[in-house]
Amino acid sequence: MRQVTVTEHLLLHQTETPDASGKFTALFYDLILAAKTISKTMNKAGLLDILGATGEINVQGEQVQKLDAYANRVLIHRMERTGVLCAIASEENADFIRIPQQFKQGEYILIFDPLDGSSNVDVNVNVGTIFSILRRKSPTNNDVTLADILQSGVEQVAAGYFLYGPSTMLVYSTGDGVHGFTLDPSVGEFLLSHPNLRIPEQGKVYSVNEGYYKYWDDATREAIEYFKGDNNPLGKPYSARYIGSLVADFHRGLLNGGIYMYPADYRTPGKPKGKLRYLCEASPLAYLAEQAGGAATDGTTRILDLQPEELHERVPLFIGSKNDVEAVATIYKKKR
Ligand code: AHM
Ligand code: MG
Repeated sequence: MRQVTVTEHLLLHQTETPDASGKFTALFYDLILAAKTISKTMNKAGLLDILGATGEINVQGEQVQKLDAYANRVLIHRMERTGVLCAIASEENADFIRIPQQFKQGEYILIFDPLDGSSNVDVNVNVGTIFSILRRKSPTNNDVTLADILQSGVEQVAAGYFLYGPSTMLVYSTGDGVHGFTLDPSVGEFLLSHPNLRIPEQGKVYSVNEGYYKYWDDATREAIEYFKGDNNPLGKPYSARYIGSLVADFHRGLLNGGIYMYPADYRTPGKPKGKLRYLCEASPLAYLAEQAGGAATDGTTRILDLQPEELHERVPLFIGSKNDVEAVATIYKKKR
């Protein structure tokens, strides 16, 4: 079988650079190089002094894992030098990063979660890097500002993730479907293994941390009961699967169908909120879901239509097979 490399695929399929300036391909090249570096370290994580927490608490109020900090450093170091970015925003950094003046500036903005699901790393469960690519809207002779970064999901020019599992995979879309590549470690190249991924319209699996049931409101409880009962298109309960690693749970849904949910909850007093971040988690995965024929909502609004107001804004997320996501939206509409 003829093997298609990711670079070859990008050149053929990107809708972003009809002028073939090569900038977008250069951005991906460096992103892939950073991910390969991370992947290599992940492969021998148990042998290096790199498991466990650093002892720091990040901007989200969460423990920083050593591998979180490492992946973040690798990505920032590599992507600052790529020459096509003007800013980087990471889940691990309180503020966005302007590309330092000593490096060439570009018009793209890269947002990422360097190591999603990192609390699973110590037990050797799949984790991933999620990324979103935007184009700056303000004139390039001005300093890039937070407003350039706070873009609605629908404005993304590309999104994807690297999944560090039994194989390392890259799944991405530039607005022309969703394509999956598997890293061949013997040659260090991502090769096309899953062209034109389509999420089945109807799933059979629901994925949620049901331990939080007592923190949910009635609409959310009813939505989860829908998947556990008989009054759904299957006429029987869905299977439950929850890895607790968003990229891995999403990837299963992308291939096999089903719904992943991280609803808002009342864990802390006051306004309910979800856990996942809009810019570096919900928005890029929603872009992929829609490109693959699936859907993503916060319960009432399409994720890609939301307008973030803060860099680390959180949002409830229901994502996956179209029928399943629509079923949740219908229940929310009725109950709220
Ligand atoms: P992280 O980005 O700090 O790793 O947090 C996001 C992760 C997701 O990967 C996962 O789906 C979720 O948090 C699990 O949270 P919980 O343990 O509350 O179910
Ligand atoms: Mg995450």
